[in-house]
Amino acid sequence: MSDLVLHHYNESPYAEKIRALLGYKGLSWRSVMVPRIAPKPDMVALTGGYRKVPVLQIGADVFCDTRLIAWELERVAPAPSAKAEPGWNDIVEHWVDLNLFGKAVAYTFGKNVDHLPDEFLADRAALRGAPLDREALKRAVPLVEQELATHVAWVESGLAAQAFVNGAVPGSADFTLYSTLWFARNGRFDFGRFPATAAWMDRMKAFGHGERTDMTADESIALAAAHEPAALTYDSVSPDAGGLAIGQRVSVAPELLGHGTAVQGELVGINAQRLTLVQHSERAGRVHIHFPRVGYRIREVKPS
Ligand SMILES: N[C@@H](CCC(=O)N[C@@H](CS)C(=O)NCC(=O)O)C(=O)O
Repeated sequence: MSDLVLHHYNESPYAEKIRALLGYKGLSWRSVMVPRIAPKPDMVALTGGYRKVPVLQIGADVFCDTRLIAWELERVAPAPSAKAEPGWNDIVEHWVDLNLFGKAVAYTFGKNVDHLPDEFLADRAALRGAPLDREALKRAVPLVEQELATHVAWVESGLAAQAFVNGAVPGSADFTLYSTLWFARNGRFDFGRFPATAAWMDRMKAFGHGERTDMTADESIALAAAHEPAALTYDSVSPDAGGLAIGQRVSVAPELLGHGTAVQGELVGINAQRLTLVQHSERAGRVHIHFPRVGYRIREVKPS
């Protein structure tokens, strides 16, 4: 039985990034389905409050955010490698996360807005901390489509010259960019004008999803409860802690679309790239919750 448990839902583009990566690496994994909107009581029993998708669980270790999940998959299954070549990968990923993803979502939501339930729009508005108006989403489609096309034209010129964003083999930026464009394609964005991009998307799709078998949320929580968190796999070096200290209580929240979703816990590890909190809960026992530093706001929680 595989040790890798992915908490996700099928429509999620960020989850598709990890499913494609699992496929590329030829891994088997357990699939736990998460609701698309809050509340997500089973998921937060493991994550201490983080509700975004996907999350990777290995025993009593929970990895939040696809950037960190990709590092972890590279550690447990180094071949074939999806490690980025030094150079443009991080910049491409950051551009996708901060800009392109929002355009793909605006386009796909706008195109499908008549099929999106009120509760779904209200949930996403709460995450944004700003209202989402059905008519405004619909009206914005032609403009967003044009903006998206400008960005995809950049991708097209890059992929006309090389097989993958990373070069001859895919790297993490390929998976990040692919999942966002996969979402736009599901929203019926027309890639006909971009043949090199369409061919690259077919190459990425051909990696498949690996071997997926279902697991219930209760089983995944029981799995965590039956394990102790693993020893940290990184050096926790205090000069990189930005003034924070091991043993302190901290809160961690996504910088983007994470309104009202901060997680609190005791800091058990931190370096320049990542940090780890420990949490105890009745259902899951003692769990280590891991986050990347990029994209998250960390604050000390003062004892009251
Ligand atoms: N930076 C995060 C972004 C994850 C994210 O925004 N996921 C979306 C789904 S694609 C989400 O969780 N939306 C809200 C929800 O499902 O509750 C990552 O790389 O994992």
